[in-house]
Amino acid sequence: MNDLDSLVDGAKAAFAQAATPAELENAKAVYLGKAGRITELMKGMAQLSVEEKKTRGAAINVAKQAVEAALQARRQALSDAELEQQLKAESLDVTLPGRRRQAGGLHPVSRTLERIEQIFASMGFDVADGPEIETDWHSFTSLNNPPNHPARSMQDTFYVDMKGADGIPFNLRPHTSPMQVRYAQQHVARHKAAVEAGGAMPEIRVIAPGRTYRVDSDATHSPMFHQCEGLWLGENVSFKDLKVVFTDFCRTFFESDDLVLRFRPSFFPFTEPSAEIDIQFQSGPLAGRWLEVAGSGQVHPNVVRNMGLDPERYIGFAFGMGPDRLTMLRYGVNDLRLFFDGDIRFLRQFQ
Ligand code: 2NM
Repeated sequence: MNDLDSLVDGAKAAFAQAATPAELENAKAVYLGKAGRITELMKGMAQLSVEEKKTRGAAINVAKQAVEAALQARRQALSDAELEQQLKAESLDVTLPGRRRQAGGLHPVSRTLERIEQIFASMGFDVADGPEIETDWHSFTSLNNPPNHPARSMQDTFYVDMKGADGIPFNLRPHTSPMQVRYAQQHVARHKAAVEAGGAMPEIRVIAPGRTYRVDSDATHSPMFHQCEGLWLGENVSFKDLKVVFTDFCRTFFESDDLVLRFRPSFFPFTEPSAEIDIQFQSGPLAGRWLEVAGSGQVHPNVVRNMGLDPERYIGFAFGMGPDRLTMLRYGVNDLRLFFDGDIRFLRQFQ
């Protein structure tokens, strides 16, 4: 083996030993650099004759090309290996099953509201809707709440930083009754022509479910809570009808005929007379205790008038209940705040 063959072999061995592109560039300098072995050989030709320079020069060139080819091959091998490594590290198993989005479900209070709406719909009640930000007139005045009533105070009611046409700030409705006032007014307007032509106004039978707000917060009170009120007005609607409707509702809602109702005298500005409604289960886990579930009463003549009706002709009852509390009773939950903390582990149990 001549000196050039062993030089090429040496270069190939050095390149093969280089494990990284940086090491390979160092090895290249040893052979092909300015002070490298090939350059040295070129310089060493100075003393040779013209004839010898021709053959020696050609031989050195062949060796140089072999070294360069070996360098190029090693560069390619290193970069192939690097790519291979990267592909392996970033590999993706496209046959894995996808991550499913979990199906959501209704909040337990929403389920109660749907249930209430369905039961009252089966008794011919319409469902009212309306704004959560209300005027002072709709939340208080129209409902016979006197100007000095505690419900109007800053301690009880949230006010919005914007005044209505009456110069009084808007409020976050503290009950859903404003929706019933609005509903009744629209009902009267809709049937006005027919009534003036001598016809009869159809009865008002409506429930008003929705969010309500009061400045109150503990285990049984939340600043945002739900209410569902009911209203039945006609020419001959009595307290007996309230008893029948509400008893029927409770028995259907709690899926038990084994419960009794008690109407206990009370006071509300918008009804006269007024009564709290208590229920008592005769069997099951809640048996024996009187549970307060609603307020009720005969709609006050002033309120009937504010709805646009003649209180000498139209009469009826209204009631208000708390769907949050009904949900607690139905599912045996003892802290109202659990419904509004948004803890999915709690809420999932109702799906
Ligand atoms: C209650 C208790 C008693 C009530 C009154 C009215 C309206 F709009 F007719 F005036 N709606 N709901 C009412 C009556 C609400 O909640 C405890």
